[in-house]
Amino acid sequence: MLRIYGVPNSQPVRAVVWTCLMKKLPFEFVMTSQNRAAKTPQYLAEVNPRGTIPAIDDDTLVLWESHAILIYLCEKHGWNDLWPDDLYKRAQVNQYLHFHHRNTRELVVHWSRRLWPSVFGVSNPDASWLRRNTFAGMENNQEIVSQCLTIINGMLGENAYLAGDGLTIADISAYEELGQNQPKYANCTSFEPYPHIERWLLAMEQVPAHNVAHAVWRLIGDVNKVEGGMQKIADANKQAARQIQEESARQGIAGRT
Ligand SMILES: N[C@@H](CCC(=O)N[C@@H](CS)C(=O)NCC(=O)O)C(=O)O
Repeated sequence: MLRIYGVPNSQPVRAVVWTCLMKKLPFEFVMTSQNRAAKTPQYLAEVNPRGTIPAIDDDTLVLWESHAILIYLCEKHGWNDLWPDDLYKRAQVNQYLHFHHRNTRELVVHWSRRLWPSVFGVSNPDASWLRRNTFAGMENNQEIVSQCLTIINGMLGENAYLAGDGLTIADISAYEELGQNQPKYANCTSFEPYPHIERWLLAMEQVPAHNVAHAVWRLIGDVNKVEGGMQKIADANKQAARQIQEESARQGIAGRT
């Protein structure tokens, strides 16, 4: 059976988990924290030399990097709605996936810079604390994020989804960054200036398995006021992972009857 290594609090991990849940592909979720479990000599040697999550082990194929994993799963299982066969449509999905890494991914800096000071009870973190304890990001992060949101808003003004009129893995990957930061979840980015993004965020909530794949958002809540320190994050991850694993098991049983 497919194994997915990661924790629910990781954006690229959720992209893989959500895709499998929405497609009812059974998997084993192997809790792997990015700072410890993913840095053990065994994980580095046998799973991912970079020590990041997600990674998968699918019948001896070991793979890391969420976009490579998503494309592999789509191609293996023929999910050509999420990864279209049409050359032009596929090229547009691919265009977004490359853009994502140094653009949309920068939104995680907003989240990380609010979450970790709150978790560790640091009220006015200086630049060196932030460098040591949060996602590094790019020096001109703010500029990149606002340009990125303008571009995404423009794409969604032209089409219902990022790469055309149907949901693809481009949307799934983007949603993990944008959806998480919304005022009603982590509360660290306002999308008010971007009406097309706001419309799309609501549409994404209707995609199957949304709630179970994102249970961790409600369990952690507003990242500006996390109470309970690291224990709260660990418990939220464990509880969300349990829900994910139970749903996958339930779907596996349902799929076999
Ligand atoms: N480009 C990678 C990013 C993976 C990534 O940054 N994962 C984080 C968790 S959200 C991680 O493992 N960080 C640990 C590290 O960078 O050492 C992907 O899409 O899979």
